[in-house]
Amino acid sequence: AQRPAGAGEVDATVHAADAPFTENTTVLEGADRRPQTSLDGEWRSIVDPYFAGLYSFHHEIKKDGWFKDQRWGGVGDNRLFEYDFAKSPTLHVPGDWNTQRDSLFFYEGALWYQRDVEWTPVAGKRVFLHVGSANYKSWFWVNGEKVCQHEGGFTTFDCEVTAQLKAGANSIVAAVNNQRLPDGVPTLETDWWNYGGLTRSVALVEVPESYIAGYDLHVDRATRTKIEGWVQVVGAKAGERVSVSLPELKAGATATVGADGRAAVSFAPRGLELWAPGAPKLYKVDLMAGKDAIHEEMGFKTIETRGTEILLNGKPIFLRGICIHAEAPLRTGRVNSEKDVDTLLGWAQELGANYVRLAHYPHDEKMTRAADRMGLLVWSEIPTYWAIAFDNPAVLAKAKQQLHEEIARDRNKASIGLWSIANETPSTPARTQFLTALAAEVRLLDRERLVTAALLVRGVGEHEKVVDDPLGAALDVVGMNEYIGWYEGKPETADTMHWTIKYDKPVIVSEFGGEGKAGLHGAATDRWTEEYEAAIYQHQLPMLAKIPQVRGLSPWILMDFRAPYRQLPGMQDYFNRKGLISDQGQKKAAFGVLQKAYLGGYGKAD
Ligand code: GCB
Repeated sequence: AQRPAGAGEVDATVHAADAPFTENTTVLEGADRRPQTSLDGEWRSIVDPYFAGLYSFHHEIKKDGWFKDQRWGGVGDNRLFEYDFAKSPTLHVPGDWNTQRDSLFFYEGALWYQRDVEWTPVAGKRVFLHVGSANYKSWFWVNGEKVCQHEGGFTTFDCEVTAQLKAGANSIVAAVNNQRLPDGVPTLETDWWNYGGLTRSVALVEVPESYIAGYDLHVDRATRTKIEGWVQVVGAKAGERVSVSLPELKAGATATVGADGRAAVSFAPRGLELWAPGAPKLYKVDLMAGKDAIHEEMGFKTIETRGTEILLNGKPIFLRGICIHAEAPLRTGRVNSEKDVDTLLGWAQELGANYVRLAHYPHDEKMTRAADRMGLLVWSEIPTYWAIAFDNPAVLAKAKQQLHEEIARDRNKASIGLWSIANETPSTPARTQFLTALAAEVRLLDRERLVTAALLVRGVGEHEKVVDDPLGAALDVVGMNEYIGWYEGKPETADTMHWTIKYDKPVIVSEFGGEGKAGLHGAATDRWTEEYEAAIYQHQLPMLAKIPQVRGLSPWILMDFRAPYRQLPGMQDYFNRKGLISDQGQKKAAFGVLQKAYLGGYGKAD
């Protein structure tokens, strides 16, 4: 355990008393398809490195913390308040704080947000605060009353505020703390910038008293013509009717809700066109239950494995992909707009990709919606990254929570093909037990997608690589990362490498690559040049094509991204430069190498 920084920081005991940290949050599935009152825009902000707004000098939770949003009335007002939101500068939501104010670039700690909202309550409606993401821990209050708290910086969650919102003006306060924690998911080490704050959109969402809380509609693997699944209704009476319809095919079904609030749905529309990269057919799907309705847009596909093959809609597919971080193109910072998403996925399509690995955490929902529309198969991941505290059951609970939130939000996205439970974890018995439990959890939540993880590979001498991490047994598809030519050997080391893969399962090379600075030219033997990076691709592609189990690639990475580890002045300057494209949008030579291979049908199979 590491010593907490700052007098007001949450120490180990307080942290334990807070456990489980997440309280009163849920996931309203399909929230982005419901009418919303956006809370995006300018919020007042107070930087609070000692978290003095929440904790007293003896580290007790304050009764009259800054969440009360009280204000000193000026000369003559003898009450004592040592903060004032109304006189504090603003930050934009959605947005990481680091790229909005120079003094917050390296900030890791607590920060307060406040804004006013005019509201007219409607009888018979419930209201939720819909938070796209808040990195890493967050607390929310409405009119001084606490409504929820949440842990996990990349998942979307909802917090009910019906009882606290009143007619007229309301004050909404959030505290967000992005301090890295030994028992966090992720933990202290990550090769990406720890962007803090309300990094994605925030909105109020109204639903009827009895509402559709979740649903899972997919086409069955056996016939690939029957749509089946369930709709979950909160507050429904047993026997209440639910309907699902696809107007375009004049098809649908009605079903009744059981005692558990769930209605099983099954129907076989005539002429159902399946979703696939290159033919991303989406249908309008109307879900109704009592007074509630959600108007979805969904695609239907099947994905499964057969021996070492990946089958999409029953046919073998090779995944020509690329890894993507949620780093915003051209301006840096966290991705949060349609424009960011269109730029990144547009580049992936230009590259000839049919698949993207959204590393290393769930991305903005705009991203998976766009992947649905553009026809890119998605690998979605939770930040079980490197050496998190695998021996701590509380950490397993946090990882499971993030998995639940990720899958609840995206289980109806046609683009999602793979749920990844980890990246480059150390092979220890505690790790294997932890991740085997996560794999089982995925299968409880979603049987329609494949379970994967990016494993480390083992070197035997200089010319042999072995993939035999015991975690492979728990996966449907084995992901593996390797950096021949960058962290070890030279680009041409790949030419004579011999690979042994110990599973009869499909393998995705989830990462390979090397750094190159855009505009820096030289010999293919000179590290940091575009030519060196391109040479890595030139030697990797033929090597990987010879491994019989390989069914896909997602090299590291589409675009350069900010990373605290990467400091070499003049070359990195806090950027990991393994992008095919620079953070300013310049395509490097390696982009052309991979594009040529992909457009030439690398790996074939579809
Ligand atoms: C990896 C990690 C990725 C890093 C990359 C690198 O293996 O999965 O997060 O950024 O290597 O550049 O070293």
